[in-house]
Amino acid sequence: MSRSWDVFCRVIDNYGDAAVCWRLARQLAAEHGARVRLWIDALDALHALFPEVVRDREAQSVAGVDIRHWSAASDIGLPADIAVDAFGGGLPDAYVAAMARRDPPSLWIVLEYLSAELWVVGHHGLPSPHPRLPIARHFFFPGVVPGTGGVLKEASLEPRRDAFQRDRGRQAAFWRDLGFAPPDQGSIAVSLFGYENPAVAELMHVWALSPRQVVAAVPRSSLRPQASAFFGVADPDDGSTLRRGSLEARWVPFLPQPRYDELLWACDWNFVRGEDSFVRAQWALRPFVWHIYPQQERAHRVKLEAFLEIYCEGLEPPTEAALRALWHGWNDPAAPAGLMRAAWESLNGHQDRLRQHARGWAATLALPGDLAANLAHFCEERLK
Ligand code: TRH
Repeated sequence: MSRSWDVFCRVIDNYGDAAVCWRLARQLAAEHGARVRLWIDALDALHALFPEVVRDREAQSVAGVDIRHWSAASDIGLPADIAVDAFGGGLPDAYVAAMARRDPPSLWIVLEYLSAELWVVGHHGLPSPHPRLPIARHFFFPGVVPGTGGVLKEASLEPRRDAFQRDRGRQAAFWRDLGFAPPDQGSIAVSLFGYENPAVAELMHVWALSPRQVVAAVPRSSLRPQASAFFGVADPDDGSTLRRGSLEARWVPFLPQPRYDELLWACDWNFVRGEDSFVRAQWALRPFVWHIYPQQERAHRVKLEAFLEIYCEGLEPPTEAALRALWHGWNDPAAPAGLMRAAWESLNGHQDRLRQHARGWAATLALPGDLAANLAHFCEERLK
């Protein structure tokens, strides 16, 4: 049955909120016959991810999704069968009242942030009644193990990725389109996306001294000023290159989402952050380092450890220890100097093993099923 969906997205900061809502909305429309309106309060973020989206338009249809600019003045009209309250940002009061008046009421889904913590399984899908109205919120938790909502994975991802990774010509064309030569065989290509991070200086130092050439593709992000400071340059132009020792840094513009996937697929290592790039790196079948979104009272460290605990399963102890050290060095400003250097150097000889592990991990990550399909099924069960 074709359902109507309203996805409400408040952009707190950066791109992750918009990225997740956009992927979900597109996938529901393309793969589940859904009629989707995406209400978003920051069209700029969506435009950066998907330039076909126009910044200053109140309503537009892109990729099968009816995109609406959401503000306090928005007239939302009749509620949909299903309302997704992304990351618990909240729904307008009048809309909630109208949802509750429907017969049957609309289904209210709170889409939570991704976490690998064990408690998620026990909370996934639970309802919580509204204090006044005859309607409940259902908490839908993304996750990396069966019993959770899984993570987003559109049907076209694997065939697109596999075709790209099989085809050296397409990879070379990708680099050339960005204005760079394809990295030499034998070099290590790394993508570097993250939050501000002083640890980047140590990492770049190790790469500069590396016996193998390291090609670091650095898209625009809050990490970039510190990365370029390593070369004593304030704001290098997109498309330019800086070199020191074995390190060649390539300054890449902020890419549309599908191109960013290609960057992840083209690299041997990916440094990613937040939620959505973190997931995409896992589907890229390459080793990666996660810069987790820093939270107060170090709550993020618990989430980081929970993920590492599951991700590292099956790795040999020395490789696991080095990988953990690399991730800790990247995420902990108080990490001892030299931690990342030692970790990177000891991981260097284990590229093949790490790549094989990344492939195995993607199979594990697929076990809970894809989030959009799980969510559509969850809603159908409750609406029928
Ligand atoms: O941008 P992020 O840090 O987003 C978020 C938000 O900070 C949010 O408030 C927080 O709660 C959440 O993280 C956990 O990181 P994320 O999630 O990886 O989103 C970045 C998106 O940008 C992702 O879809 C990949 C995309 N991207 C491009 O499309 N092109 C690029 O060149 C780059 C570097 C990223």
